[in-house]
Amino acid sequence: MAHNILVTGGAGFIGSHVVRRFVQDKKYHIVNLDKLTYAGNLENLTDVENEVNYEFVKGDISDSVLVQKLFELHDFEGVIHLAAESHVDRSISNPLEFVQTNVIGTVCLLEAAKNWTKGEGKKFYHISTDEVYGSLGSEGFFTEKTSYDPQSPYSASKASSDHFVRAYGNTYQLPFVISNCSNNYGPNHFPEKLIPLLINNIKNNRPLPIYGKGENVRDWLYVEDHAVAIKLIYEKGRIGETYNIGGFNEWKNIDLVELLCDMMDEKLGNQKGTSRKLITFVKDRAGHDLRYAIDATKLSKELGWKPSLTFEEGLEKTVDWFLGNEKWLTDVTTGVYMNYYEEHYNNR
Ligand code: NAD
Ligand code: TDX
Repeated sequence: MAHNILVTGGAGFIGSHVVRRFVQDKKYHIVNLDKLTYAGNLENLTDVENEVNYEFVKGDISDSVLVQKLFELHDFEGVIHLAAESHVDRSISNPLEFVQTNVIGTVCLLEAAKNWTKGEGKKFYHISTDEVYGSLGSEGFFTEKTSYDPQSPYSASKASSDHFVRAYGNTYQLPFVISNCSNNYGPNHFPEKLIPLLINNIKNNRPLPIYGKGENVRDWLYVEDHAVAIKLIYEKGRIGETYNIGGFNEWKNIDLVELLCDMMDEKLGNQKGTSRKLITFVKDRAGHDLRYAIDATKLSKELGWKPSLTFEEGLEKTVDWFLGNEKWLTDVTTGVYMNYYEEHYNNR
């Protein structure tokens, strides 16, 4: 009998890498439930769409009738929940959408999963973010014991969803596991986020908008390394536990931007320094968290995980992917994307 898993948000950036990794392992049967919002894209999954152990369902995680029906139909052994509104800037202009999907949508899934909590070997795996821990000063790391202190509507909605998952564990004995990961980057990254936005703008000779002074720090992880960690945690992570996932790879935004500019100049055959001239400091993000840094020791000690690539290697793979997938980039940056872009960046 196949091991049925419901993956939510599998057409998004991280979700598509997770789906691919699980579909390659034929003991699993994957049902991918995704609403196909602006961030969901079936082009991310063309290589797996015809696999016999893969099925796509277009739908909303907050549609409790649909979710319940899927649980009755498939007898899921597990849920890997990635569906979310994921962009901090959008959460600042439209917080309610984040509550609807990230909080209410998560509770709808939990309600359906509640019915199988008595079953042996089930697992509800909730994918979350390091942003729930708030912002660090120049020292220290987030561990699994760090208190929650979310600062943006996005992180508040993710923190809330984490709390609901733990509450279902405590109240209804839902067998859950949670992981909180740092900033991902890599192929299929939607170009509203820093790295793919910069790649797209350099390609099109457009200004590179850097919030504030570019002094904020993020810990970057290649998306495939996150997908590997997710499979490991799904298969071996202990019920009721939280695992932090991070790249041990902190970069100040401005340093990252300069590295990327130089790499792009080399790839595009530009004279060194060409892309750096596009750097433009713009109005800061409201409530901009200064620094995130993850201590992933628990995951590496318990499950033997560590990132497989250096940042330079991962960034080069990413740049090559974007330069080699022009159609993908054009498809996602025409139409509504440009409306968003103009609204968000014009006169900033
Ligand atoms: P994304 O925005 O690229 O993709 C989200 C996916 O969820 C899309 O396919 C979208 O169509 C789908 N979706 C949105 N609302 C839905 C709904 N109501 N019902 C069903 N599907 C819906 O996001 P991502 O960057 O791939 O992030 C995936 C998950 O990982 C999120 O939960 C996010 O909070 C978390 N996370 C992301 C990062 C990161 O750096 N991107 C880091 C840590 C954690
Ligand atoms: O145009 C920009 N200019 C800029 O300076 C954008 C889009 C971002 N930035 C800065 C803000 C951040 O300091 O770059 C940094 C990274 O920004 P994002 O790519 O928007 O990511 P971040 O806000 O750090 O959140 C990401 O990591 C954690 C994901 O979007 C979340 O989903 C994840 O949970």
